[in-house]
Amino acid sequence: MPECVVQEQEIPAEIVGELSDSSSCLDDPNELQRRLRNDGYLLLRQALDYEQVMAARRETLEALVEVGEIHPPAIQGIFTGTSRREERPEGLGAFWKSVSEGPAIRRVTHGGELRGIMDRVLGEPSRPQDYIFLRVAVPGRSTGLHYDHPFFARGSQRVHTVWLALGEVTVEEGPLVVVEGSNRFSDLIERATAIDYSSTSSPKVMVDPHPVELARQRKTRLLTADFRPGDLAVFGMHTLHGSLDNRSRAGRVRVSCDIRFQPAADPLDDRYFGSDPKGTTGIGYGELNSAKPLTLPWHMR
Ligand SMILES: O=C(O)CCC(=O)C(=O)O
Repeated sequence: MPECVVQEQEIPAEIVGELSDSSSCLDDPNELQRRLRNDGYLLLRQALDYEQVMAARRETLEALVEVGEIHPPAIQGIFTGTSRREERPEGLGAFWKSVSEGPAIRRVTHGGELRGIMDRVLGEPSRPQDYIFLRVAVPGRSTGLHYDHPFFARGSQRVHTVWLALGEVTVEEGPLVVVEGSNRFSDLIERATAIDYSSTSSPKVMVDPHPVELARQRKTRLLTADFRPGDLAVFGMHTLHGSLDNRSRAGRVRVSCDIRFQPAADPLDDRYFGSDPKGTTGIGYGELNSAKPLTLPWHMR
């Protein structure tokens, strides 16, 4: 693996590994489900149409060119270091909702191709949440390790996340990281499931030790991969994950999207469904970090 950095620390070679690729089982639902149960995740390469994924990338980044955050040409995704997003008359939440509901992004996240894959992964007809988490991570940003259970367990107990690279995301650009075997860390899973997930305040979910320290303590590895357009990962609510640091020297932002799927027959958490979903805390898209103007983290200013 090339050098991988998480929360400003290089991951020692013996602690980092590659996510295992399950693309060869894409047409074998039983094997997909077996691997998901066993490993806690699936990596499916070239599972979605390249052109559609790139159109979603372009649409997202063009909206950010308009607010001065990305240099044209949009598709390259180079951060300007500034933002005029605050000046948008509709407000930050409504702006982010409109970006998250663009036709090209929705064609990918809510189209038949991804739904078909998730039907096979779940072994029954699936349904995506309407509320999606589009992420644009500037250099210096990463997401801390957490389990998804506290956010999404109020309706179905079988919610799964699809993590989708919108464009190339190399290990230098801060892709998804999964803690190997964390779907069997019963102590941490118990702690995550004990969090009051019906609360409307944002649950405190980050797992404390630094990821490298946690991997050492648990004698395990941090798994990641270079993602290409059309690649995706799937994981359940009991898999500990976050992201590597984006260290792009070219100032390239990491663009990805997480979408939650559940069996269509299961109860719905109405916070994440409908034409104007309320989100976890009730204020809709405005609650997401992604709704805020892009800025360099303090240590890079
Ligand atoms: O993309 C990231 O930075 C984190 C993704 C994540 O936490 C998720 O998909 O649940």
